[in-house]
This record gives sequence, structure tokens and C-alpha cells, in this order.
Amino acid sequence: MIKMHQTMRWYGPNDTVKLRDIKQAGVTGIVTALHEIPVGDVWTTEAIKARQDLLKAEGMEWVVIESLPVHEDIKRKAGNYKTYIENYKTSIKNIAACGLKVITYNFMPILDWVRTHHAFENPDGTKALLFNKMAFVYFEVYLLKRPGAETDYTEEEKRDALAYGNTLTEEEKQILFDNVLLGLPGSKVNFTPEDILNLLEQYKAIDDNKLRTHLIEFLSEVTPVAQEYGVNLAIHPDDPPFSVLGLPRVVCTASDLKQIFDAVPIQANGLCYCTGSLGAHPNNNLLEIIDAFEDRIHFLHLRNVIRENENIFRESEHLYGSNPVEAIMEKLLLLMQKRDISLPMRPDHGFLHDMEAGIKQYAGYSLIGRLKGLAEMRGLELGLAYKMQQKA
Ligand code: CS2
Ligand code: MN
Repeated sequence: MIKMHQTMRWYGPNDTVKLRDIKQAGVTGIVTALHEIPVGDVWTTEAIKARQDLLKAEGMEWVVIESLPVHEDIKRKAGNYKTYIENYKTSIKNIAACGLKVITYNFMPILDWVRTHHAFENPDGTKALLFNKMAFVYFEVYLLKRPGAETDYTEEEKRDALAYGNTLTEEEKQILFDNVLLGLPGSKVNFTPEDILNLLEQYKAIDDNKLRTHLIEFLSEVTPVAQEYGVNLAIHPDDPPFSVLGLPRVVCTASDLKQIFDAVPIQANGLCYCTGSLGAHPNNNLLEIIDAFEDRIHFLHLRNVIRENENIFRESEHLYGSNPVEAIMEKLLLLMQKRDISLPMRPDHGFLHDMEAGIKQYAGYSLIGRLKGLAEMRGLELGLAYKMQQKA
């Protein structure tokens, strides 16, 4: 039986989680990025090699790039977008020259993933990431005061949001503010309200259709280069999988994915199958998504969510939640046999345990919670693989 290539994400030399800790978690595969290179600049072979060597010295291998970020100018098709597309192609070629095979990226305007709560307390005291639409509406309408936000919501939604906000202390309001405006992964710097309002202004004329066209134009340029050089691009679904801050969103549902993959029908135009992001949308059938895009899946993010109601979802234990984890794992194992490849996977996020609570970490990226998720996934995989082998 072909097994998954188990990996962990590492944020680079400034990460408080060290490579040695990750190795002791039982993996040698690393998912990382050159976070120090400004978005849009070329990744040189020297810089990539240097990071590979650093990993090698610790007995680790760089398996997946997450992320090679897409410049905002490309998403908006404005400014220097042509230069940035050329730079992206050059980076792909350099990445290929260094022997790397998978590049993850996303096409969410301005922000990467967004949560209203970074420390929702589970009954056992561990902390999880949570999204509460009511809190988000309160943030947008009453804290950030985004122009246009009032007309995006019904009177009832705004009334509920205000009632919610009135229960918060000043400190809790500040935490909500900071949580939503957390910067890109790999950075602990928050956007300021002015930054966000300026950036939002630049997206005023861009609706879903426009953003989708920009994505497809970008993919028509870069995926053929990736294909030629033997690299697969894996788009990460939007998280949460619906519009926030009035921004367009085009990577949320199976139908979004179909449009993207049909538009440029080559294997290098692929998917990062993230069960947490896709699973936060009630209409996404995670099993059907594997069947629909089987040869386009190049990377796996395994985690779970609980959709409490239409307003709230929270990250749950990797094995228990709204996602049918056992069936997903079985289908992925069958997919790997069918394609005769080992797909890289990583546990995507984990709880913050008390033991690590004092350490400054990237939200969702403490070690113990991810280690637990990884161990559970590994056990599930081993058990299912054994059962499937017995049946064969
Ligand atoms: C990741 C995303 O930490 C996470 O939630 O899944 O931040 C992901 O790295 C990016 O969206 C991919 O570009
Ligand atoms: Mn993910």
C-alpha cells in the first residue's frame, strides 16, 4: 500500500517550533516558504538551495512550498501585475531547478484565513480557532466601520451583532479587532485599520466574476510553465469559504473549483485539498470533491471543523467533527493507489495546549496540538491501509 508523505509546516528560522521538535514528532517532510522574501519578488535558486541545505542539515526534506504568494496586483489585474506574473514564472522555474514538486498558494484578496476567536476554550481548557459571523458583523459595522458594511447586512443581523458587541469588554473588543486583522501566515504583524480600509477601497470595482477572470488569466500564464518544468500548483481553498469584508471570493465550493480546473485543463493546475476550509461550507461534500478532482489533488491539509449553526464554525479535534474523516482517509488512500503516488499531507492547525500557552506562536501552529492531529491521522491511515490490504 502506498502511504501518505507525512509533513509538518515550519515557519522558518524564527519559528518557536524548531526543526528538531518536528523531527521528534515523527516526520522528515517539511512544508515551508521563504517568508522573508517580499510578496512578488523572485525566489532565486540560491535562496531556495540555502533553505534546503538548512533543512538537510537537520535531517529534513523540503517537500511542499506553502506558500508562493500571489501579489495583490495580480489579483486586481492592476499596477505591475505583468511583472509579477513573470516573476512568478521565474520562481516556478527556480523551484523546479531545486527539485521541489509542489507549490501551494491562495487567491484570497488581502487577507489569508480569518477567525474572530483565536482562543475559544474547549471543555478541557485547550484553545481553538473559531469563526462567529455575529462577531464578524460587529467588527465590520461597529469597530472597523467599513464603508458599505451597513448595507451588506439585514437590520436583524446588525441588531444581533450590536447586542453581541454590547456583551464584550473593551479588552475583548480589542482582541476581536486584532484577531481579524492578523497579517499573513508567517508574520505576527497586524494590519492597521487604515491599511485595511485602503486595501478594501482598491477592490471596490472587483466582483466575483472579475476576480475569477483574473485568477484564470494568471493560471493560463503560470500553470503551463509549471507543467513544463514538472511542478504542480495547488490552490488553497478560501478560508472561511464565503465573502468577508465585502471582498470577492472564488475558491469556496465544488462549482468554483470546477470552473478553475476546466478553464486550464492541465494537471499542474491543481488543488490543495484542505478539509478544514472546504468543510466549513455546509454545501461542500468532501467525498464528492475527491472524486470530482482526483487527478488535480496535489497536497492534503487534514483537519476538522464543527459547524455549530449557520453563524459559527470552530476547529475541532482532527478525528471528530462535521467532516467524515474515516471515509475521507479511505478515499484518499484509494486515490493514491489508483494514481500510484504518495501525496504529501500535513495536519492543518491544532489546539493550543496549556503547556505551550506562554510561548509566542502563530495562531493554530503550536506543536502539541498538531502533533496530536498528526499522530491521530497517522494511526487512522495505518489502520485503514491494513484493513484494505487484508481485503485485497
Ligand atoms: C493555511 C493557510 O494556516 C493555514 O490555514 O492552510 O494559511 C494556507 O497556508 C494558505 O492559505 C495557502 O496559501
Ligand atoms: Mn488549509
